[in-house]
Amino acid sequence: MDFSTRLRRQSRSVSDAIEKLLVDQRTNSDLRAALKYTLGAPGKHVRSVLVLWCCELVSGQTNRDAEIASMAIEMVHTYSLVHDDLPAMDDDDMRRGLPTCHKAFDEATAILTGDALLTLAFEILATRIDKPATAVKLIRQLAKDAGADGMIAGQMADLKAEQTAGTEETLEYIHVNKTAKMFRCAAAMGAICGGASQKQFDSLCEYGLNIGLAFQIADDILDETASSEQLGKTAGKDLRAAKCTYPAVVGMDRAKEIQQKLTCAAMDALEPFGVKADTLRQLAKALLERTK
Ligand code: GRG
Repeated sequence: MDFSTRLRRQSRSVSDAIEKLLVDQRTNSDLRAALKYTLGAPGKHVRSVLVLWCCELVSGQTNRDAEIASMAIEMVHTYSLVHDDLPAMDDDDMRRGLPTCHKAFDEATAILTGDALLTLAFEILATRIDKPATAVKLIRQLAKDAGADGMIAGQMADLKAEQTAGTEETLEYIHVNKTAKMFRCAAAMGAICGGASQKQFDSLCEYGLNIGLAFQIADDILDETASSEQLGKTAGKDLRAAKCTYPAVVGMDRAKEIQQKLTCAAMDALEPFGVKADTLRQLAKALLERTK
């Protein structure tokens, strides 16, 4: 099976698992409709697939814990998109090719949907992971990378940096926190589920952080070069909002150079795994070359 078919199938299996989980979840019917709408929209599930593939790399196969962790990270990621699209933040009308949650429903529903997704992510880790010690490690990792010294800090800095002449240092702080730490988190969660050694864990974290930063640079570049139809969200918004992006701060050529360097660093981090890490190498390459 070629790499892109494998990626598509794995992404599909994550969304099927989430759909099934939602059917079994007790909740209010309006909230269920909004959760189903946002989680069912065609996202790429890259972070979830990363959890599964990192688990597979260290233990030879994926397992039930990795499946739970892959759903949890997708829920936290989706919450961040729902909240980011709100009028108080990025104020966007389109996400994953569909009207954003607050457009399809209303603002209060979008806020509550994000809150529910974030809470549900931690609930499933706390209740569905077999061994308490593994659950605690996963919860700790996700809280750390998505929280006040991770994604939320990056989002705060990003909002504050709008309309200012950003420096490369601010830019790196924003992107590492807002985006790269969630990729590191995915790799770390997969490593935890697979019972990785400390050395394997550190290598996969290094890989995750580097592809995460490269992924964000691709996002910045695509915002300027791709169409809204291609991206499934409004293109060209960063320029209009005078966002602190790589092309804006260092220029397009240098942004591409940094992206290449990060991908090479990600490949270097996989060295200890030998050929067994070829799928993760292909993933790093695919993210570098992505067009949506
Ligand atoms: C609101 C706490 C809070 C955080 C928001 C994720 C985020 C932080 C903002 C969204 C805007 C943005 C450009 C974030 C950078 C991360 C990123 C590129 C998100 C999009 O991820 P994809 O492309 O999305 O994996 P899909 O839809 O495929 O899941």
